[in-house]
Amino acid sequence: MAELTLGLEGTTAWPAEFAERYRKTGYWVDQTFGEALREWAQRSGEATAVVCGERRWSYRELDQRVDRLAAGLQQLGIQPKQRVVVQLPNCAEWFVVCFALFRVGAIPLMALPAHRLAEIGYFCQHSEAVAYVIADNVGSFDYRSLAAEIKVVAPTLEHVLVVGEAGPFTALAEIDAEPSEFPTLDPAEVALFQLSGGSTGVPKLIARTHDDYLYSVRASAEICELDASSVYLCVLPMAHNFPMSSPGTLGTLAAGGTVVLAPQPSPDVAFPLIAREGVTITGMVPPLALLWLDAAANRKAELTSLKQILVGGASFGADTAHRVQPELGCQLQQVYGMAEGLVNYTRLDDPAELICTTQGRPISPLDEVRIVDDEDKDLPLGELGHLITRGPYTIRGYYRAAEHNQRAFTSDGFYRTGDLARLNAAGYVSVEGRAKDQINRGGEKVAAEEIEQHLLNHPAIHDVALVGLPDRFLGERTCAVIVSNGVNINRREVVQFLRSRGLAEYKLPDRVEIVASLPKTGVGKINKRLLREQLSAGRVPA
Ligand code: OOB
Repeated sequence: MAELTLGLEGTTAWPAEFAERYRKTGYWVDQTFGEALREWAQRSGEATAVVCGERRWSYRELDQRVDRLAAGLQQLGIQPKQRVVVQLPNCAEWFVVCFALFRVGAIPLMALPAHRLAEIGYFCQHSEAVAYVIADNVGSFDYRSLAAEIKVVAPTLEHVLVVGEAGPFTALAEIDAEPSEFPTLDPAEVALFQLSGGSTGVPKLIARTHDDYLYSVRASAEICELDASSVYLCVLPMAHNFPMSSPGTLGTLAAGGTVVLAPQPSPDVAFPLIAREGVTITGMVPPLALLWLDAAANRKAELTSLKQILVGGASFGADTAHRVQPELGCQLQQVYGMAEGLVNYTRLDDPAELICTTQGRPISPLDEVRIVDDEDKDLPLGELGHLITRGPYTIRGYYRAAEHNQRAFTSDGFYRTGDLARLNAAGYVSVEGRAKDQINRGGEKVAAEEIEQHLLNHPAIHDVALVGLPDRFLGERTCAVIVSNGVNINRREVVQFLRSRGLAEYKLPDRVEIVASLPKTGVGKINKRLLREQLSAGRVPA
């Protein structure tokens, strides 16, 4: 099949007949994010859009700030289609930066605060980013020193923009101009880059268009029954697809509600915010839900405004799911989604059993979800197999990854999620496992190959396998099983080594085991299944 590209080189478009169907059904509405914010500001004017600490911005104020920053970015020379890596903690400026970039047609890449030199360096290089947006520091970490290191490895980078004290770089607050003309943009073009959890050596970049992403945002808001009275508390890192769009902060703005930003997800920070702002909805990963459930026992009074919580990103046990309604006093919605597109929700009026034992059904009637065997043949209804999908907001290819795309997508455009799941007759999905070589550490994804490749650069390491082991709190934690070169090596050294290579903290192995050899399969690949069994049974293959 001929490769169909969007205007941005290295991206894959939907075939024309699919694009036409998505437009005809009214799912793609031919609007950009810049235009959408304008519409929301006209509709909701003085209503509160964002609460961040003591700051409260109305929709009108947010829109005006976006206009001024966008004009300033134009003056700085930022052009349509240029890539900008945005790495900010949960803060109101994140909206201004992203929407200003949308308005000038530049493309924000949604980096997470935890990313370090290895990840950010790669994002800047692979996307040929011209600018990098950071906060001055968060806790004890100074992002300006990271930016100085990034500048060395990313020759395309022209600007580092800083929220707060700029140091040697440019203060975001100084980028300001009188708004004039903004370019006319094509909503079928790329709006933003999301990041793949990944299972390969380097994380893949996911190009999402205005058309497709806005559709998923609006439809999510509808499914979660958001309206102008909704108050969404953002506790997860706001650049992640889940709190950003499912329905997240953008879904809340699309519905005319209020977004409250939490600097941290712990009950001590989040519960008082819920009480103060009358929060009605939030979204979180399973380990956090456990933490909240435990904390809620004597603090239920703070949670009275909460109507629903979304839990997703990793599997949420049915027993814990059953505790949500009685102990938090609100409705649970399970979410099974992915940055590549497809998102499933249990619906608010579903029976409790369905809500607690499935991960919901797709957003869209045009989402195609199939369960197939190893040869891509459809399995009978109810059987466990590989979940593959295509639809109006699921990408057809990763950015600048032609070779990987051959494996990650079927020839007719279905994305291979790497998840093992079953479907029921009503189209509800139950996720029961994973075929991809990835560890889901409480919603944070660790690609085994990425860590293994780093570790193989250590002189004392001859061979290594990173596997996930069951963990009561996180669901899974990581274990690096190492065959050494005869030189002693321990966990402290392994962690230190990976840190020195600039890897995000959540990717550092929780446990390290030194073994004489790794079990192999018939074809000579490392037998990770057997390794996991041996480790879980306490039988370390010495
Ligand atoms: C969300 O997105 P990603 O891109 O960080 O991770 C996607 C992967 C899925 O392929 C699946 O392996 C896992 O995360 N996952 C779940 C799950 N939700 C996601 N596994 C079991 N149960 C669930 N409920 O994680 C994400 C994106 C949008 C909304 C929600 C989550």
